[in-house]
Amino acid sequence: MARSVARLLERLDALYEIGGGPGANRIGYSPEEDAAHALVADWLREADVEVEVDAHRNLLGRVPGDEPELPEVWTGSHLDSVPQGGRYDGALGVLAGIEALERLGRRRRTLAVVAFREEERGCVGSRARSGAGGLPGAFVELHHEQGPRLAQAGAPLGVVTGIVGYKRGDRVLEGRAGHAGTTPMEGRADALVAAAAEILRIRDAATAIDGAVATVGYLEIEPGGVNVVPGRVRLVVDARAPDAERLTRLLGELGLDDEGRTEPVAMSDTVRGTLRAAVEARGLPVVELASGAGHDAGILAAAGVEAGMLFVRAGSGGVSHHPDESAAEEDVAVAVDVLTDALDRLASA
Ligand code: HGY
Ligand code: MN
Ligand code: MN
Repeated sequence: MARSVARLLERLDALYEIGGGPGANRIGYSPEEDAAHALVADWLREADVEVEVDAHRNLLGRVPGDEPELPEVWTGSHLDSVPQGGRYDGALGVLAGIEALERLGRRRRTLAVVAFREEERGCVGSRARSGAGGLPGAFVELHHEQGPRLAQAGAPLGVVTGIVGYKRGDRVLEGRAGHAGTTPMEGRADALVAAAAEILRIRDAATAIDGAVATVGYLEIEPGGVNVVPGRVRLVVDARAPDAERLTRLLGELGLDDEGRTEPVAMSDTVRGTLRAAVEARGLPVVELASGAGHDAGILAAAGVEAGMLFVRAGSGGVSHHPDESAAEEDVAVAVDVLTDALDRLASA
């Protein structure tokens, strides 16, 4: 029987309230993300867990193992959000980690829960930590699926096989600003009209490559007057593909170089096997799926950590990065049970 997660859900609500709504508003390295880190640090102290804030302001809670010289086992995720984000993205994995550590107590290996900074705008905290060293031997991230597939499969949990490759790049469209009323339509150089055509081209390029996606979620228009023909537009493209070859093809079509590109990465066979065993031990169906979202687990995997992810079924049709993001309480409860069991297996090995 899944154990209660009432406290976890109350804490999720407390974090959700920080940014004042609508949705979660805890942009990376903002006062709101700081407030979330402070709240979680208090909860870690309440649980009598050793608190560490590293040089990149990532937050860790550690339970030393009987053999502390062995590579550690970490769990966790991030506390920042997109603007008007969901209740579960990131925060669920951190709070579930606290629950798991409290349930497990001392094990052979040191256990830790981590809240990485600024995951949404480039996995900044986990990249910095990976570059600086001081990484665990294994990492398990519990995360909201952020999509419809587990609901379609009728499964509460999913084991992630790999994480999508992606790149975010700028495109600038130059035009000629002018008076909206006196500049004839003939001969205008309207940068926003040019951007509109480019956005349609970006959409078509991604649609033509199986499994690829591309999104323009951010525009800057200059000078930005309602009665001024736009003279310059900067747009940011978020381009993703399931494997390196298709990512290369997509970036080529979009006219983006490889700078800042994050390669698709496979999850650890060891951690995937541990998660599968923990799911099966509860008589639940094992669904394995790739992640179309980027995650800190992908950064740690690329740094050589045995990393894996457990997805919990999304409600509300799978919507995420949106206030309607949801998950059923009983799915969250069984996810925490399975996460706890998987961490126990890894920390006792
Ligand atoms: O954008 C993403 O894939 C993730 O939510 N950071
Ligand atoms: Mn996330
Ligand atoms: Mn996200």
